[in-house]
Amino acid sequence: MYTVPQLTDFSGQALNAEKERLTDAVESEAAAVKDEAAQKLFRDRWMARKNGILTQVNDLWLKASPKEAKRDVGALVNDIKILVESTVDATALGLKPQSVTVSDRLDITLPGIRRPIGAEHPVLRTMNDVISVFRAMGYSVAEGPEVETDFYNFEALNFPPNHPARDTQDTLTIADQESKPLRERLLLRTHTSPVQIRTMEQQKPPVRIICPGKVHRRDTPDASHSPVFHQVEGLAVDTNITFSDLKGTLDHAMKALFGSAVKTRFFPSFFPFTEPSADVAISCIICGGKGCRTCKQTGWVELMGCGMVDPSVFDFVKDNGYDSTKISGFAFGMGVERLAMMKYGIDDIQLLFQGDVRFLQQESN
Ligand code: 2NM
Repeated sequence: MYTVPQLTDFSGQALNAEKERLTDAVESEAAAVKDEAAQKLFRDRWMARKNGILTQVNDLWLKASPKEAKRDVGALVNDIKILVESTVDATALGLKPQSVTVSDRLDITLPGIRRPIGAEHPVLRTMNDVISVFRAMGYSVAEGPEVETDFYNFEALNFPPNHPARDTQDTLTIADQESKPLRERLLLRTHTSPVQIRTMEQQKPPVRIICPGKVHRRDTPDASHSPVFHQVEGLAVDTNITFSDLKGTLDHAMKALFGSAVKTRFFPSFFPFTEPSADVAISCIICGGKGCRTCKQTGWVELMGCGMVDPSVFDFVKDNGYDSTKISGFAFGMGVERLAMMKYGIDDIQLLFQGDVRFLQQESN
């Protein structure tokens, strides 16, 4: 039975010889392990913290070695530790503990492992569908930061200083911003509209952009609310842009997304950054407008907001050619999860974020 000797000779040759003796010992003992009880005894003999062989090797060889040999003995003890641990593991798995050659375990005639390539998530797919529809009408895609300043998220969009959306009850804010002036304070954008202000600062009219992206609101999650969701907003600015252009554009987009039988309806609403403003409903795609649970028997479902850009928004970028007496524009915004839920008949927004593959695979074709 192997016992750990005290070392006096710390030369490379002597160390190798000791390593070989120990290797032979652990391998032949491992080969003799035939049942669970023997495996436990074997494990404890070699690996018990108190007086196991590894512990003894550490105490009798490494700790006892002279300073100049510490490096070599340390490397040796480390190799032994790996060897013993993997040999003990192998006996636990009921594997052959002796060294296994590659040809024993690799059968190159077996078929490979097919990894599913995955599929576009329904939220991203819907977002990409919306983007395609607008790209086909000449719009470009613009993106911007998710951490924004109060200026871009609210002030330049004509939200008055005390608008409830600015409150920490509704907006997720970055900590320790109180020492800054209000307009510089950082927050998580609550819509992608700041991208449109940033684009107008960079690009003179005409403009046709859509701004897809993640947005954040301080909402308690339920079947129709998530504190993180996605939007696509759009902006068109030019000479002589009218409300008819807005209606025609959104009507076309809804038909392209939901099918040519879909009807749109615009009704008055309010947004700080547009005047006039409208909410847009489409005829219910579940019941075709006859009335069902999804449309609460009305035949219509509200899917987005829109309006003519308020002149006071253009005033924030007037130095870049946005003179509200010469140009006009429309803007619109929609929630991507809401579109996806409508399109795929999903009744709980949380399904889109829970990552359950049984759900995700349903739409993966
Ligand atoms: C909406 C509804 C109505 C909008 C307005 C602007 C900007 F920057 F041009 F003023 N961006 N997005 C807008 C207008 C967004 O989402 C429901």
